[in-house]
Parts: sequence; C-alpha cells; structure tokens
Amino acid sequence: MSTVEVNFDGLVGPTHNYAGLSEGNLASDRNKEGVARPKMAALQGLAKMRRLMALGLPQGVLAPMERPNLPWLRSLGFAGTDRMIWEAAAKNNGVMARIAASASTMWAANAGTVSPSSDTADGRAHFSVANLVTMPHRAQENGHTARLFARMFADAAHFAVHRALPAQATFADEGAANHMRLASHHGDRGIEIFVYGRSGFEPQRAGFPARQTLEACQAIARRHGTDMLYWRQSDVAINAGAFHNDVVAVANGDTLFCHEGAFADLTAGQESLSRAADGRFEPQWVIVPEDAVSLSDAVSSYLFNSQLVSPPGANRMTLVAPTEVQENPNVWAYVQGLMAGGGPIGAVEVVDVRESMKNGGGPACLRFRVVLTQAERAAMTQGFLLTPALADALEAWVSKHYRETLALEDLADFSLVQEAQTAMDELTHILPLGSDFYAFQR
Ligand code: SUG
Repeated sequence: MSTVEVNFDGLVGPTHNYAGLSEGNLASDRNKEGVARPKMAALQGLAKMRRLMALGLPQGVLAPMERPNLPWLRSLGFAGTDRMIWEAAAKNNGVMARIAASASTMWAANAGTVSPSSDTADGRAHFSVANLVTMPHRAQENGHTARLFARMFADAAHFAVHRALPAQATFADEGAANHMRLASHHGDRGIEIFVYGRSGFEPQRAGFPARQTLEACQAIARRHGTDMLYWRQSDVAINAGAFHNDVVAVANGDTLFCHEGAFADLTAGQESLSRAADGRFEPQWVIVPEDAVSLSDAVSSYLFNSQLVSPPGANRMTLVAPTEVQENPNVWAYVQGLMAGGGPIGAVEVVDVRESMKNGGGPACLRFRVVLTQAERAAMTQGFLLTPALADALEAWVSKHYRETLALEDLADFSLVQEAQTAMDELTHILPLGSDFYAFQR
C-alpha cells in the first residue's frame, strides 16, 4: 500500500504536571494540583506508540516544546538570569510558571490541521499550524510547532506548511481535534469536515468556551485549496465537557463513529456527507444513542477519543481505546456489543494513557495523523518515524532524565529547568532536530 496514514504522537515532556489550566476540560479541573508522574506519562505514551506499530501501522514521533518556556516569560517582562526569571515567575502562586511549564504539546491532535495531497488544489500536502488562542498555556505552542513542521516537512515540492492564523479570538483554531476526513482508502480524494463551536463574529458562548470558529475553518480550507464541510458542534456536548470534537466523534476510512449529541444538526450532517460521497463511497455511520452511552459517560471514559485505525490485512477496523473505557461497565458493554454486531468496527485494543487522561488527553489527543504517499514519506526528513531502536532510545532517554513525580510546589525549584534543558539538549541528538532547535541552545 503506497499511501498510508502515519500517526505522529507527541512525546510527553519532562515538566508534565496538573495545573488545571483548561476551563471546560473536566479532567484537567478534577485533577488540578494532583501529583503528576512525568516518567510514567512519557513511557505510557511510548508504549501506546509501540502498540500501534505492533498492529502494523506506521508511527511517528513529535518532539516536545521547550518547557519551561523562558523566552515566553522574557517576552512578558521577566528579566535577568534564567534562575531569576524562573523564581520570579514561580511567586504569587506561580500561575506564570505553571503556564510556562505546561507539557501541552503532548496533545498532538491540536498541533495543526492536515489536508493530504489527494485533497488539495496544488497536489501538495498542506499543514496549518493551530493558533490555540483560547488558552494561554496552549497559545505558546504554535511557534514551536511551525518550526518542527518546517524541519520535518521541509521539501516545498511536496509540502506546504502554513503558520498559525492571526492570534485573534475570531480565528480561534485548535487543529485536527476538530477536523475529520473520510475516504474509501487513505490515498483517495477525501471528504474533509471541520467542526466548529461558534462563529468568530458571535460573542463567546455562555458556559464553557467554544475553541474553534467557523472563520478559522474557512481560512484553513482556502489556504489548503480543499473542499470542506462545516458542521457545528452542539452546545450540549460542549457543556458536557466536549471541548474538542474528538471527545465525541472520530472518523476513519468510510466510517464516522460519534455520539448522537455531538453535532448541532446531525441529520443535516448526514445529508451533506451522503451528498459529498455520492458516487465515491457509502459513508458508514456508527451513532451511539444517549440511552446506550450518555454524554457524561462518553466524556469521562473518552470512548470517542479512541483511535479508529485500519490495521493492514484486517477487514474490520480497530478501536484503540483508553483503559477508562474498559473500567466503565456500561461503556464496555456497549463496546462488546459493537464488536459482536458485524459493523465496520471489529476489534478493540485497550491502552493505558492515564497520566494524559487526567489532563483530558486520550489516545486520539496524543496523535497527529498525516496521510502520506510513498514519495512524500521519502521526501520528509528521515528519523521521525518510530522504529524499535528509536523507541528503545527514547525510553532510555526518558528513564534517565525524567522525574518520577512532579507536584505543583516542585515547579518553583530551578533545578527542574536545568534538568529539562539537559534532557532536551540530548533529545536533539536522538531526533534529527538540529543542535540549535531549542532557544536555550542558541
Ligand atoms: O487543551 N489539556 C488539554 C487536553 C487536549 C486534548 N486534546 C484533544 N481533545 N484533542 C486541553 O485542554 C490541561 C493542562 C493543565 O490543566 O495543566 C490541558 O491543557
């Protein structure tokens, strides 16, 4: 198969913590001020990557951002030596240090949006880095992501990497977490669907924030040269804690698996997808009714934040689900019924990504999916696709540098900055980032 989907997972960085920074993300709020386990978090992420590789699926890895982000603190007026900056930012309950230390680049589904070359007007794969403007701890990611994508997808004959949209609430964009693509095979021209929470010209909604605007989606479609369907997320889902569409829906191949309450107008969505797919393929819908799995159970178990994948050789899809799905008897009974039902989803693999889940990041949040032809895989910078040897090297690196535990009080300790910088410096020798990738190296 010459065209494949590669899942690039965000490697969890050494400052993973529970600062409770994300309003509307119930797990982040619930675990606020808990003690995080950075080493375990990174190893859980790598174990998930290995499971996907074992299913015969291509797997890639994305480097974490420089955290603590001292350049960001400097831009906010903190001055002096690195130690002085860090100690000042950690004062007054340390909210600035908490933001600067957030390991949020692990949630790679928010890195950006991709349109594969089969969908775009100029026949190149287009990437738009997400501006993530709704939350300050996430808004600092986009410069790093742009630099990383430019490094990975440097060949302009095959790839176009677009910077983040203007950093204004009107164009709030959270990337692939609100984007779905259906196609009969990965390499065929696909149908891309953007799911937005509000128009940028409406005031921010009451209740939890809507993080994606229609105008951001339209701008990305224009830049990529793609046809796009635009569906509105339901307010009920956002208020139930679905701060991204990928908390209540996931698509793969010809199949869309979602909660019946995911979209403001499910029927209109179904009709528009059928029209777009007419003559190309028959969309398969797996719609879960509220009385089978409530929105509340969907959000707490992250059933729909599973990865839906097509392992080579299998004729039904596999759901890569978080442990929490198995632990909820009602949700697990639904999954068993789904497997037995003969529909498009035929197998489940359970993965433990609890450390990320406690911040509201399930299996699908941790990955950035990119459909690539064989020629594009050859054109991308080599060394970002996971092999058993690279996974070994990354695990050894994590085991050597990461702390077992990290409480919020520990953030004030300047040695954390030094440890993180030592780790990142070494990472630039494991992944082909270049020896000046991080600002502290320049
Ligand atoms: O943006 N959590 C992330 C989780 C992102 C999940 N991604 C997808 N659904 N694709 C967020 O809310 C919590 C960080 C903290 O509270 O310290 C956080 O940012």
